[in-house]
Amino acid sequence: MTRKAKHSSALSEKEGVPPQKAVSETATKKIQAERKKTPSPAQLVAGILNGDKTALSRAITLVESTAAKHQLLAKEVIEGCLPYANNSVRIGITGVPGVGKSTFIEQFGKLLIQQNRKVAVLTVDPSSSISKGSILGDKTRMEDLVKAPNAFIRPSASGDSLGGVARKTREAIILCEAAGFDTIIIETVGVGQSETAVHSMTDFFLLLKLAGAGDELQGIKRGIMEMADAIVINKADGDNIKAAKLAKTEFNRALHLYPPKESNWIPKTLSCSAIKNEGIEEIWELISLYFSETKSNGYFSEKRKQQNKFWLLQTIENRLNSEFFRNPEVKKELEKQLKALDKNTTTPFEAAEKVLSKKNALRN
Ligand SMILES: Nc1nc2c(ncn2[C@@H]2O[C@H](COP(=O)(O)OP(=O)(O)O)[C@@H](O)[C@H]2O)c(=O)[nH]1
Ligand SMILES: [Mg+2]
Repeated sequence: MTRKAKHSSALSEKEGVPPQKAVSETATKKIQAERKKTPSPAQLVAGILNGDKTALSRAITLVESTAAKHQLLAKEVIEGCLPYANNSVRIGITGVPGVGKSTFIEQFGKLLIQQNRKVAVLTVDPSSSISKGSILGDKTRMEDLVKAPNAFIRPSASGDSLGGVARKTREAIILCEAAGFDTIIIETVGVGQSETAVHSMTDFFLLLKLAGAGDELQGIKRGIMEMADAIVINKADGDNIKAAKLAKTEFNRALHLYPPKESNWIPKTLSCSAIKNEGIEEIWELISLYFSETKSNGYFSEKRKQQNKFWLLQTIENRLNSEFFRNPEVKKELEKQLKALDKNTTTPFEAAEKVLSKKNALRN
């Protein structure tokens, strides 16, 4: 047969050359197994303290894992990192989806990096189904920051309970700080109680807003204004400039109606255009001023101490809670009492006493 005839079909292919085995199969397998193996906690701690972002990522993955063996490893890594944490400023950023948080953080983070800061961005988003979409968005909106050697971006600790997500984020902060990140930015969407959680783990709380149709204060969640150390009206560009100016005045006026803060800080309203990179420097100046004032009046460290106490109690509460409700005897009694309540043969308080009396089981 001629060569031509053999290859008459466009679909036929030349016989391939057998692969050359430069590395033996056993060696390949060994390397693959090595890669899969989680490094030891000591290796991770060493990597983190060296500023190695891969080690940092892996450690955060351990922290986020629900597997008991990972949690044990994570605990060791955190303990190893703890003495090197705390040397940072932590900034919380909240605002409704679409307000421009990610776009803002991209510009803001780039500015900080120019000033020789090391920036870590974490997100608190307890609604994991939403976060899946926003991770994609965040990656594209933080295009430059993602690539910057002095930035670390971890889109989302997902989870079902806010308590769980908050704990993971607290621990991720410790790891980032140990890795030398001196500016921690925590983004949260305004769902559920996530702002409160982020407020309780940051030094400065920034609320991003949009200029609306004049009714600026409507629809703002109660309590958020009180938490904010600054309000920034984003998208102050194009046709929006005038509305942004009006909104700024209105928010400033409203902020004055609140009682003075424990920090002695008077919250301010600014405006910016994240997309045009305008007004971002003024925001950093304001935040820097807050840090220098609260560091010199002692509030900065006082607040961190209060936060630590809060998280200690919160952790105990969460643990007791889950252990209690997981207990089989408690479960059984609870079911029984719920049925009794249904039949009106008990009161909620009597029923609660009965269920609580099973708590002895917790000692085991
Ligand atoms: N005009 C204008 N659009 C912006 C600005 N900042 C963000 N956007 C746009 O608003 C949309 C949502 O931004 P994104 O950063 O994802 O908001 P997030 O959901 O709060 O993180 C995107 O289409 C951005 O391009 C801004 O300053 N001006
Ligand atoms: Mg976003």
